[in-house]
Amino acid sequence: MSRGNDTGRVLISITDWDIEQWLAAFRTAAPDRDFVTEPEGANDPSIRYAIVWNQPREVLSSLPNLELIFSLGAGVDHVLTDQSLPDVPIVRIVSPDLTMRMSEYVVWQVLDHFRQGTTYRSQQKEKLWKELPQPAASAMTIGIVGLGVLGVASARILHSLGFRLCGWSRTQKNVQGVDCYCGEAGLTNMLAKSDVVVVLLPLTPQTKGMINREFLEAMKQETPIGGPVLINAGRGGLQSEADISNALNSGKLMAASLDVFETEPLVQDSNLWENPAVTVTPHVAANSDPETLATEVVDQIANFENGLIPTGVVDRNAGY
Ligand code: NDP
Ligand code: OXD
Repeated sequence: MSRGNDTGRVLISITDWDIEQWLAAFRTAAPDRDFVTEPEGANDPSIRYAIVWNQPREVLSSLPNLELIFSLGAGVDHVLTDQSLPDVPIVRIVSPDLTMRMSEYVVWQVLDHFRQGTTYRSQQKEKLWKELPQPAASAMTIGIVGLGVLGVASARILHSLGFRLCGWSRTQKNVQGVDCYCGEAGLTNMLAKSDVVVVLLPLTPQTKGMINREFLEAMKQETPIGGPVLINAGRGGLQSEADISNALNSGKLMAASLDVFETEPLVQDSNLWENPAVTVTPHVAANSDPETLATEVVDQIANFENGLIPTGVVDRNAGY
């Protein structure tokens, strides 16, 4: 790996998002560095870094001197599903800005279910003045599936609001104020205790499709707000939308907030759109902000060129 004060050329390879906005943000954040896009950057031996969101396949493998790949999101499934991915370290976003955005989304959705927003909005439409019994936050347990950067940050804020917390991760965690579980049996125990389940997992071969009938049936049925609630802001590939719809229809699930979907955009004929018990948002729980993240990524590159290990290096074997 080359080191020192040279400023390596950078390829920005983005689909789905506004590449011009990102390019401008990076050029502002590091005016002396050379940022290029495709097709100019493809096959270019002077490129040392690639900054990507859902890059076109074969692009990264065309760069003979690539040293680091930066994902512009916290998740890296969009990078790792590239069969031609070269064997260089992948760095994901670990950013206070993105983390706070996710915490906002989680707290927003938990509070909306907890304070019975759906019912009050429908009562308002009918000009109905009717008070509903309101439990205390301390009577509710929120289960966080995925106790990583985003899960722990959300748990901390929910804890400060008085909710009880439990959580599940691949390896055993010790998070203050959170009853922590791991392993298959741990998941069943955790789901059975949670009034609201918040999923903040990465999409990996192990987690794919895990929000299925079995998962939904393991959720606690009697809750202080009348039934169990699912919130998924991890990835759509984690869930079976057919199983979620069936659970809603059968009453096994009272309500759901879904920010991510098996196919995005959510298909027009999905019955989730019109289900009053479902809150659909278009994968916006924690957007990547170009100005903020460009500054953080160029700092990471500068630190790397000064011999430091970047923050957020992905474990390719674990898949996240
Ligand atoms: P982290 O890598 O910090 O945390 C992932 C957590 O999931 C860890 O606790 C990890 O366990 C756990 N986990 C992974 N695999 C398994 C498994 N097989 N069984 C049990 N637990 C598992 O990720 P972040 O918290 O930063 O982000 C989580 C995900 O959120 C991202 O991967 C992305 O998909 C999604 N996301 C969605 C956004 C949106 O706008 N909707 C925005 C940003 C992210 P362990 O602690 O043991 O490693
Ligand atoms: C992410 C996302 O992974 O926005 O950061 O989904």
